[in-house]
Amino acid sequence: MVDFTLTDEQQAMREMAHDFAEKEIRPVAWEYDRDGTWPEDILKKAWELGLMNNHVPEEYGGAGLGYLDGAILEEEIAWGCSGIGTSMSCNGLATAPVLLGASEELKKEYVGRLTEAPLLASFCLTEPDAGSDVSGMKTTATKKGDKWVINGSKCFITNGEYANWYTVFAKTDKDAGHRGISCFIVPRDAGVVVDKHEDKMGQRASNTATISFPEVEIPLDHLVGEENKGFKLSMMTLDRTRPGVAAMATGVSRAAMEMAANYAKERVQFGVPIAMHQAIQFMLADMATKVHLSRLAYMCSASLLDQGKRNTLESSHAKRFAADSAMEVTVDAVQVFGGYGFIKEYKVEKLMRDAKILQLYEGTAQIQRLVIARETLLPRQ
Ligand code: COS
Repeated sequence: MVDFTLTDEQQAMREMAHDFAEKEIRPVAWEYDRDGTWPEDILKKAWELGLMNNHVPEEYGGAGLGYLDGAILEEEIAWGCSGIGTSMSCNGLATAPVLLGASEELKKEYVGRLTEAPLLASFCLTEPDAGSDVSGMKTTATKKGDKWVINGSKCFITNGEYANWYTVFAKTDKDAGHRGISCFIVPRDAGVVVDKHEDKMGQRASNTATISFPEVEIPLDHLVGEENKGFKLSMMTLDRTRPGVAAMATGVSRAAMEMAANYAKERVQFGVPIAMHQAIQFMLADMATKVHLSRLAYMCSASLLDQGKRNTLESSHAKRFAADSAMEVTVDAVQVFGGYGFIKEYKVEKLMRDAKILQLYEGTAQIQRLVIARETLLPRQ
């Protein structure tokens, strides 16, 4: 039987996250967006409340929440601000390959750091010449004596300027395509260099940086999983984190829908609130449907993970639909506001700028379609 009723614990967690989004995030979100302020104060409060690293198993100091639990929290936080939400959830992305493949010692040392203190970790996959085409990466890891030496540059790295350690994917066999990629943990103090802070269109309170590894030496045991098996680890990671991005997209859509509905009830044209005009009602109806279906899609893909099942197809369905919907809903929300929607004072324009990255990071809308097409044409047995 399919049951979408939240448990009492899930409802309580959702209320707590909503309260945090309403009282701690929203009051500063538009100011932090304008100035590109790093939300350190909010991250610390979130960490203290257990709103960060909640996916980490109890043996490494986390709450050991399930994927569905985590996604429900991500929707609420993104309703407050998806930029701050992206910074809050990035530890989940960086630790996913570690929890999947690393030795017990590495998990205790590095995942443990994040639960012992409000520290951050970053996930380094993308490179200037290797975005959608992961196998095209040029960063290398070479064994020299009792060290791995990492050389290369990674871009669009969330929390890159502030991370304590990095999950880094690098070529260990340059001629083997996707079968020549390995995954490593690189501590910041091993010599990681922050090259560039990005000035972004949206989600401006999240930090995005270009990071380089100039002959950075790390111990041999900092390899995560098996040598040359990193590509699969990166794909399995994205299967686990894309439902969370879909949940964030749902939060952004919901925020935009609420703003548009409230405005439509107040704004009078032709003698009645514009909410009385069917043209506006149909836009609001489409927004509501998109919010509803985005939520069902992320819940389904996260629930499969909680059941230990592969969710590649459902994860791409959710990420693709919820992100495209967030873009459409926020554009329409600005439309409901008319000319005022274009003015920053009315706040709704931030959501439209924030939504764009949801169609780009953790796999573009086109990559999601590619995965969906492959899984549909050649279904797994
Ligand atoms: N889980 C487990 N294994 C997977 C997998 C998954 N979800 N997806 C692919 N694999 C495996 C395949 O089974 C194949 O295994 P073999 O080596 O045994 O043959 C291998 O990985 C290669 O798969 P594939 O041939 O599909 O690789 P492609 O190079 O064609 O790449 C896409 C596939 C395009 C889907 C992948 O590169 C991708 O997701 N790109 C987007 C990356 C991204 O999201 N970047 C954002 C950065 S994070 S902010």
